[in-house]
Amino acid sequence: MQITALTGGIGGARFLRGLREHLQARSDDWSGAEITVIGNTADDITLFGLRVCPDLDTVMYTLGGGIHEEQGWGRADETFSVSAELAAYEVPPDWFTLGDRDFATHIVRTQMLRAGWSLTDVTAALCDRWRPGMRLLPMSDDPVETHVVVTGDDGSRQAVHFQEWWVREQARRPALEFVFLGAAEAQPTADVLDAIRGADVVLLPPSNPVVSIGAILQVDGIGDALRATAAPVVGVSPIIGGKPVRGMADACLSAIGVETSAAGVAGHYGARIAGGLLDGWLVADEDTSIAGPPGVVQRSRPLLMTTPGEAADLAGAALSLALELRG
Ligand code: FO1
Repeated sequence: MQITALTGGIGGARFLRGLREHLQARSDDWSGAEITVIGNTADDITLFGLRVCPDLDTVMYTLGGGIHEEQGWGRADETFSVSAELAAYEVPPDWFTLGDRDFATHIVRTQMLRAGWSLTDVTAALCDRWRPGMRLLPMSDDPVETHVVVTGDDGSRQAVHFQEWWVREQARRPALEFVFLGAAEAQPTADVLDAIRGADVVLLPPSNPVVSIGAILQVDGIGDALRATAAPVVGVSPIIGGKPVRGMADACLSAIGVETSAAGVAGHYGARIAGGLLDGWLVADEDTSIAGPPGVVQRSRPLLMTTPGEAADLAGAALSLALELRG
């Protein structure tokens, strides 16, 4: 059983940890199930000459047991001596917190990239240490960066890196548009296309539909592969009762004119029978009265993942719906 998931940051990582737990708890009827994660790399940023891949690292650390659990990003038990020394040298930026342990990941990644290794190979090498229990693939080995168009102080349009908008500004200036620099030239890796085409089940965890899963879909060929795969595609709404579970999906959705609701996101992904992506859609109980797009089988259940057990149950429900749709 080949399960493929497209995911971004914190919500996606917790969902995947739940999926792994669900499969382990039912190893009798899930023997041989393998998970491949296609991770968003458009949040990536180069800082102090080092390549930082936040969404890949959040999955790797969460599944590998090194994550700072409350934050959902960065390492547990961190110290910040290097950041403090960089600040003492007045070397910017000081708004993106990198811990000493996290720096080692970026040093190894950057060293390997400079030696000519692909991001896919680098990620596999880093995962040799963290053993996430699933294959973690960057969506592309080519650089893609999300930039956010906002209104500058002088009233003009200007673009800032997603991390500056998200972390430094906390989305204070409304996003007018998202630009995925490099997406038009970026190619999905053969591993990514194989993971979609060869999947028995494809899952879209509750990640940000614009800057996480949406960024992955910007890479040429990935959307087509999803529309063509024989596997059922089941998504989980990242919006409960009109509000995002975490992060600022609402600020992102409004920028692209999509209603911040489970139905709005399902409509944005579209039904596969109408040329979109979804065969199945999980919504929260409070959203069950709003039907999804025609052709999408919708189920409702609790969607919060406040405990690992809840995440395992949610992942299990998504998997069960996919298997039901597989027939
Ligand atoms: N998010 C923050 O809100 N503040 C930070 O200082 C910060 C640092 C950081 C460092 C490494 C990393 O992998 C992630 C980090 N994040 C931080 C989270 C990051 O902005 C988001 O996880 C994703 O880019 C959005 O999913």
